[in-house]
Amino acid sequence: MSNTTRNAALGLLLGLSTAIVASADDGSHLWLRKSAPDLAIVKTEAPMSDTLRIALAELSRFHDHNVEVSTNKHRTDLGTDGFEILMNGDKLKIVASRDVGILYGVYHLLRHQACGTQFTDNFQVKEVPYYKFRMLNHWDNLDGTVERGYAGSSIWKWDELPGKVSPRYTEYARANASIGINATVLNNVNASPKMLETANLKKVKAIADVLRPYGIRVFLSVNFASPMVIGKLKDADPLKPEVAAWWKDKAKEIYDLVPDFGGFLVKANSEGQPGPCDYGRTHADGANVLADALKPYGGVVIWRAFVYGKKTEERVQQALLEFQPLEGKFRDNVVIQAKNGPLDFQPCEPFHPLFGKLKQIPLGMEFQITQEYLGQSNHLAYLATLWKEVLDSDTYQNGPGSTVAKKIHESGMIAGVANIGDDVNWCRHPFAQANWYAFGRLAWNPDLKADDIAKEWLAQTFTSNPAFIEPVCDMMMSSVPAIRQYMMPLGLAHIFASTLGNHYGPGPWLYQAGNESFLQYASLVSTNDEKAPGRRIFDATKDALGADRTKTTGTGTVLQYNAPLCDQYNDLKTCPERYWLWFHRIGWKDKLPTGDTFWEHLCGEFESGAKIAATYPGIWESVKTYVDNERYELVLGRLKLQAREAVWWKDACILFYQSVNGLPLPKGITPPIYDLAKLKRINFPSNVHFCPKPEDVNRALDGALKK
Ligand code: GCW
Repeated sequence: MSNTTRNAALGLLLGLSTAIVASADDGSHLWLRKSAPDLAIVKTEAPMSDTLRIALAELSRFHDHNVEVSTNKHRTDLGTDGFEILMNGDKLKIVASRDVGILYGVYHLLRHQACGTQFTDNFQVKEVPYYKFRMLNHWDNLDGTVERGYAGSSIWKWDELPGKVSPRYTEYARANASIGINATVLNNVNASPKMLETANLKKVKAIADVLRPYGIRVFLSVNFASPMVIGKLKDADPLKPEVAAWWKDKAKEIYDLVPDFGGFLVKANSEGQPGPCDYGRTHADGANVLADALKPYGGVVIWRAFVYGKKTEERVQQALLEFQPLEGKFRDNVVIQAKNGPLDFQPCEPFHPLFGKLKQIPLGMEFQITQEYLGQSNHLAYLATLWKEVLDSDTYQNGPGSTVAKKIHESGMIAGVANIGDDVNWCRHPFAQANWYAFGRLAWNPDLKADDIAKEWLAQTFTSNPAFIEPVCDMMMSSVPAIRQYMMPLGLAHIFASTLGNHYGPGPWLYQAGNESFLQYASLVSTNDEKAPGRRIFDATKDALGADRTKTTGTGTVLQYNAPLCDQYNDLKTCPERYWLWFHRIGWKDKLPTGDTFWEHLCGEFESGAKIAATYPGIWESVKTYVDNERYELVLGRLKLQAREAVWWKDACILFYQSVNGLPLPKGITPPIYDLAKLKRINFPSNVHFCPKPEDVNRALDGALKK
């Protein structure tokens, strides 16, 4: 029975107007929506814990089979978090080595039930998560704003805590546990030193107490200058004994309040944040002073590799140059966390060279669930395809088959920058919930397929009817490839309109010669050598486009990849098409094997992406009967905007590049409807804390149409 039908039936039963009941769904239940028609009988002989109590309550409320659960600490084959489920006579039996494994088993059963699995005699599952730390990174500030947050304000109500503990924290914990997430960093990596003040730590404790029974450990981002700012020390030099002592005392204070505290996440010497380099010390010196403070309690330091500055190296090379010499110098409770690519969460980047080059330093993964560079909360971008591409990438570090997924298994750490806010539906775009869901599922098992995850999510969130799932899953699967085509095809990156820091909409004209101060500010100059070709990332000149990062004539970035990738990327003939402009400068008029010129091919990419996006509203309209009105309308409005924005991107890029190369519009390309000069004037009054509203974008685009 679809949700709509079920709701409608309930409406009749209750004598309510079916129209009202069937038409309203605020999305707040996420993927946890089905209730069971017959209540389950749940049995256990295990001693009761808070976690087990939650697991049993979930079962008896939502599952329609009788279930027996048992915790058996000798089942080491299940690790700390795994579980086994078997059909035992007329009962399902869940076994785990800890109560939290039972909880994960329960959610797994609920998922199966929602997806229509028949629990027959041979039903049997054994699951052990692949990564130890399955983590969300919130970029939430103490003032309630969220950096790159597109779903309202922070869910953490710091001004109410610890006195008032919002029921939403429990909902949050439940949603995360249901997909296996077991760690969360509560605050922004651009961290306020105030986070570590005693009053705030008491608030952290209140949150940690809610999350703990759901198996979720709390971490905090820390500001490296905290000993100075709140400790009133003269400086924060990591080699000074008083600084080390301050961190030790702080760690003790935290663990007294939160005994299972996970550790610190640190952004140091990056984008203006303080760090050890301020005192001539290394990243290892900085990480180690924190690691020593946390060590007695089993805490870890997650030190970010997202560093770049005014060095001569180009930005995408810098992390490896910075961290490779530090191999062997970090304490064993330090993990270096790298973004999936070396630039900055772009729609399409090759994997970060650190994953193939670092040998001793344990590396964690940082994905971005929030869609900073993928249409924010206005576009449907199903990110599992992008994450899979990265996880499955072969770094060849230990010969073929050395995937990124395996590399990060060494540290066991995979993190996603959360896309959650205090909007009723948590993520604003109903389909952004799928990214939160998919992140958790891949952190549990990176071998899952992106389309299977999408189908699971659709079945639980909307209906398990294949007539709905098939076309909508196809749309989700096509979304990131389409966005890449209409925004940044063939390896283009970072051509966003970001003068106000919002990263919303196209702005290829910003990244050009003559705009040096902006480029320096954004650290988007690939090399300080004035004569180097492709000096500015993705510089468009009269004859060519792209960044020359070859070892032959360019910046040599390809050398940061192991053989055979290095040579593969170095040669345009073997370089994957999606990285062409990332590694090469290509002449507009160069002939491709297809017979087209590069210019024709590039325009064809923009055109094709825009055409795919144009089909989305129609696909959604065709499944209207399966969706409640509220979510139907919300999604439809955004898909129409997405289709329109795809044309905005296509027109802005083609018109701008034409203004540089003087070439005519290739045959078969839909003539631009926008005016370049007007497009250049679009500037949303938005900032790093929210996404422009659909109505504002529509108004701006109306004003940019050609007369
Ligand atoms: O992607 C960039 C964002 C910044 C962010 C930074 C980072 C938290 O534009 O808003 O700051 O990355 O990852 O540190």
